[in-house]
Amino acid sequence: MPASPTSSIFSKTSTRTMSISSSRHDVHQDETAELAERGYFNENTAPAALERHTALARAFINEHAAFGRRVVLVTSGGTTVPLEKQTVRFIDNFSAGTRGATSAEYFLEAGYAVLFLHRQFSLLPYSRHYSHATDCFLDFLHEASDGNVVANDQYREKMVKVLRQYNSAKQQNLLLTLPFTTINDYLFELRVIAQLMRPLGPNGLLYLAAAVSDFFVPPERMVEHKIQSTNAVEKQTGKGKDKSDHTPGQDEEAFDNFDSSPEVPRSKRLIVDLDPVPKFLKNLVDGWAPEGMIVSFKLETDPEILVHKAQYSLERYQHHLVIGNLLSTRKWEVVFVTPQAKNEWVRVPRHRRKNALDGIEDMVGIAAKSAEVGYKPLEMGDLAEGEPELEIESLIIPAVQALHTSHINKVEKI
Ligand code: 9Z3
Repeated sequence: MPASPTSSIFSKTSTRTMSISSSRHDVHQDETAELAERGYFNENTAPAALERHTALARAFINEHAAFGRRVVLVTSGGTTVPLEKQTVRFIDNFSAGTRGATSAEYFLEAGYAVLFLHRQFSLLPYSRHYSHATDCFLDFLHEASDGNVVANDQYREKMVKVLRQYNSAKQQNLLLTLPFTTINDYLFELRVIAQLMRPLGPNGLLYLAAAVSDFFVPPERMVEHKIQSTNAVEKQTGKGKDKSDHTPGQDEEAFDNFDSSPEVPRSKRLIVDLDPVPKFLKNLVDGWAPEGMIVSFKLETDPEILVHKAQYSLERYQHHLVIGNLLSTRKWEVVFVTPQAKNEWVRVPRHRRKNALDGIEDMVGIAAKSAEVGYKPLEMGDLAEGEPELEIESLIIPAVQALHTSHINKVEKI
């Protein structure tokens, strides 16, 4: 269940009021979040680029704050979970950053300045139209008789449009792109940027679309060097006898739950033992960015739990909006879960859906049926002009913008 409509969370004051009247359980949760935050940032090392990124973000935010402009932090792409300090192997996830990069463009179109915190080498606003595609970028171009490189006729119109939008954003300094790679980079960067955004007050918007790992290897359990698949070096040099520096040998640990292939000895397996990443949304809401509007995404694969999980997240963190999406239908439908309204489904009408190889169109509508109470499909009538295929972000961003406007109005009235 979302928070009750009477306890609107669209203001710092109301959030505070709620925490004053909160139960002991909530107080305990607050303390736990604070401790987890302090513990995490003390025990983990800040990324090398943090200082430089902080300076860039500060200048960017101050410039736009001076104009009274709205600034959105869009997070985008997946986070890696390194298994070694000198990282050869890491755990990753599917996200290419389509949601984030596309949303950033629509935010720019809506007049926002965009701080784009993205996984390095994931999709970027504007260039996304020509990168990571199945068609090679060079296939859009040819060499003219005078030796100039020109766009092929069929692509020219769109390319000029995208190029103009990109240049306009750049010339007005409306887009700052900052890369991260690991879950640790992401958390340090997010904290600093959210704190820098505080002077924006309610004009700040956090739009957390990055696919953030829930698990990581804490530094005290991370080996320095590449994890070995054989103990050949150990046998020859004796190196690796130090427990912290190698995977434990066969005799060191009772081994009870991998009986499915007992013929593979313990020393040849790689067993990855991950800790949960502390839940930083709580800190974000209460401390880092208390007046800005916070939008998080909830990703699930099971349609039966999507809406419940999104509602649970909103109730737990008391922020402003959770956008729920299923892996299989994320390009065509999402659900807006807010404290004050019924769940609202944003859907791309069937005839405007782009074919997505990584989606299952037949699944559209299933999650809504699973959470029938409050089901209210929202197929917007006002479709964007231009291409026949419609990106769902062109529907999501105006809806978020409208909620942001009421957030600003509410905070300013107080
Ligand atoms: C999302 O749910 C995004 O919409 C996607 C976008 C990652 C699905 P693509 O990059 O995908 O366009 O292919 N992002 C948030 C996912 C997430 O990690 N959420 C956390 C959770 O579900 C909460 S912050 O627990």
